[in-house]
Amino acid sequence: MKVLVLGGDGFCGWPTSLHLSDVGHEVTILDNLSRRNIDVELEVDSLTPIRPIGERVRAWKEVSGNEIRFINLDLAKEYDRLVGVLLSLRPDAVVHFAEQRAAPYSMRSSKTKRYTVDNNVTGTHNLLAAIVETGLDIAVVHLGTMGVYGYGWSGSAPIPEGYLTVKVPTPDGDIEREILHPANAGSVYHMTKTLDQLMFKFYAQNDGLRITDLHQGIVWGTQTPQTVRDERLINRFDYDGDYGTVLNRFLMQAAIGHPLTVHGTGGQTRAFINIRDTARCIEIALANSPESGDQVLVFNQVTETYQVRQLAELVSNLTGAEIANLPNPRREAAENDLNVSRQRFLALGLNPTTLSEGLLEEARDIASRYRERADLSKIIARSVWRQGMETSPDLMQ
Ligand code: NAD
Ligand code: USQ
Repeated sequence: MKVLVLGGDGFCGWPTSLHLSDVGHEVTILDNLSRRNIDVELEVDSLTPIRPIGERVRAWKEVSGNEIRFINLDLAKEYDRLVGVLLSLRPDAVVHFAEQRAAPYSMRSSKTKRYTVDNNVTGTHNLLAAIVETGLDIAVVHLGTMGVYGYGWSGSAPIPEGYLTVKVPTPDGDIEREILHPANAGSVYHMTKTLDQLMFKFYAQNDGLRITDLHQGIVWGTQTPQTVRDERLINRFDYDGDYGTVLNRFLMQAAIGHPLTVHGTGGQTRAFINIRDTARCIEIALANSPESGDQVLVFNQVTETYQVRQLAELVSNLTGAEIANLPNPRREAAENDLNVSRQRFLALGLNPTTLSEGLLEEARDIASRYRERADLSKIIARSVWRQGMETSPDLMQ
């Protein structure tokens, strides 16, 4: 297949692009490198020394013999160029990773709230409008998030894959309807993903676009079988308070001797997936896209659920790291259950990578190798959900 990967320079997009290229797809990456610019704005850098995108794709050509093209384009701002790219490339599929993805960054200030909404909502809408304008038959695979469902909304009932069957009372008796699971966003970032869902529903219904929305959990790990093939292919590793996600942060903190930064009691239960499975899930989704006229196909892209404190204990038992219970900068339930349906990927052959000591150690080793690159003043999460919320001082100088 000819696959256009929007956001293919990012944490999930880069290893996925390599994986798709490795299994024989013809890959083009489209990215405006905004994530690298946000690092400059936040004065932080990936723990791993990621190379410029030009060097990355040259290294991949050397290592694999496969070409990956790169197009620098802003999905949210360069609509006409986007239409031109689709018309000249005529991709069979577009994989859409190109959004501002950090919940804390989206809550930092009114500027970052507005940027996140403008970038994510307009970017997604531009893609859908451009596909309709070109008249091309392109399957869309979008990276959504488990956070669209919220936590605890439907009690102990398992979170379905996208749709909920409800009974509506009418004067003539109850009728059954299948509706999108109610949206229950926990941050401005998560809110943009709930808006994406509505746009997908409309364009699938009105224009017959073929859309798969992957509600992905928190991704952990760094390297994949492709990124380890050459130092220049190394994936990014975010550890800072805005972009670092919980398990990778704990592994990095353990590697540098920093206490593990549990927000509150650590009773928050979240869904997880290893980066290797992200790439495999996209491959599976591409091979199983819906037909025109079908409703949006939703997969819950998660393999396991854990409480934050369970992860801290796991990492602490493995490494001897201390656990610190810090004031939570977010407004979120202190404790929640999470029961997620995830049959679709399993039925299509996903063999999940579960959290194992070996993989945890591999990720910790990478963090350990690049520990000198860590800026200790960037570890504590300081973007608060409401002005005036308490945050922790630095725990290490
Ligand atoms: P990332 O920030 O590392 O990558 C996103 C990429 O998109 C970056 O390279 C960025 O430069 C690019 N981009 C952003 N806006 C763009 C625009 N307007 N035009 C062109 N390029 C643009 O994020 P990631 O962790 O790789 O996440 C990718 C997707 O997966 C996101 O949509 C995110 O919501 C979703 N997701 C991520 C996780 C996770 O744990 N990382 C979990 C669930 C879902
Ligand atoms: N947390 C800590 N300590 C930390 C960091 C986080 O206790 O040092 C807690 C947070 O308070 C939260 C949980 O861990 O309760 C998860 O936080 P996170 O930053 O790991 O993940 P989140 O903000 O949910 O966002 C990440 C990605 C996002 C994706 C989402 C999937 O950045 O792009 O959409 O995971 S999900 O959570 O399933 O919605």
